Amino acid sequence: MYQLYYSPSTASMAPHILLEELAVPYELVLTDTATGSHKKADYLALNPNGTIPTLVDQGQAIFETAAICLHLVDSHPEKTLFPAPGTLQRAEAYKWLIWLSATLQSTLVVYFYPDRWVSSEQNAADVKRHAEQKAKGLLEQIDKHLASHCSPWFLGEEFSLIDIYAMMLCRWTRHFDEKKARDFPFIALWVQKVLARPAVQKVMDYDGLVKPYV
Ligand SMILES: N[C@@H](CCC(=O)N[C@@H](CS)C(=O)NCC(=O)O)C(=O)O
Repeated sequence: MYQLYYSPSTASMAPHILLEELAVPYELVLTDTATGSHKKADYLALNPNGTIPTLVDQGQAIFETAAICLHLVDSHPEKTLFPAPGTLQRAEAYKWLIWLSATLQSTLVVYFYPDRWVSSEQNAADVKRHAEQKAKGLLEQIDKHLASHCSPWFLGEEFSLIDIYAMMLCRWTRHFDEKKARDFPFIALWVQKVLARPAVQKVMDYDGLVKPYV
């Protein structure tokens, strides 16, 4: 059985929702970032980065959210939550997954931990502001993409891992000073469809989160 090391309202949300969508057996192991459990030796032995999440599959630890999600969709191709390998649709899905993880998510990590990049509080506030500005431009790209097709989901007609991952990152912008993800018209329409899915609701409830989720 899969074991997902998770903490409420963090990057473990994407694989947690995915496990629900896949309807496969799994076990959650609370590794609360609020109490520093992710920096303790037993967790660092699984994931030396000390970041959430980690997935253990048959004794093998996998870290990096996007890698975990790819492993899960590849292990259950019959659930069709990611396009088939070798297709142009798969290339499109790779493009967005890598962009979400390497570009938007890493910008948001700077927004959440600006103090890791500078030594004074004042400079940290400046770094945070710049990260928010950069993320705003990236949200514009998502909104433009969603506006470019009339399909219900991020990649088109089929709900996919990209909907889950993108919704999670849009949620992370809900405390932005200026424009949040939900203030973009096409993101606002799309994200409500993602939030209405029973698997998403289940995870929001499990994590004890309150509305607005995004
Ligand atoms: N690139 C990593 C980043 C994960 C990440 O930054 N997770 C956050 C929670 S959302 C975390 O563990 N933060 C604690 C820390 O950096 O000390 C991934 O996608 O798994």
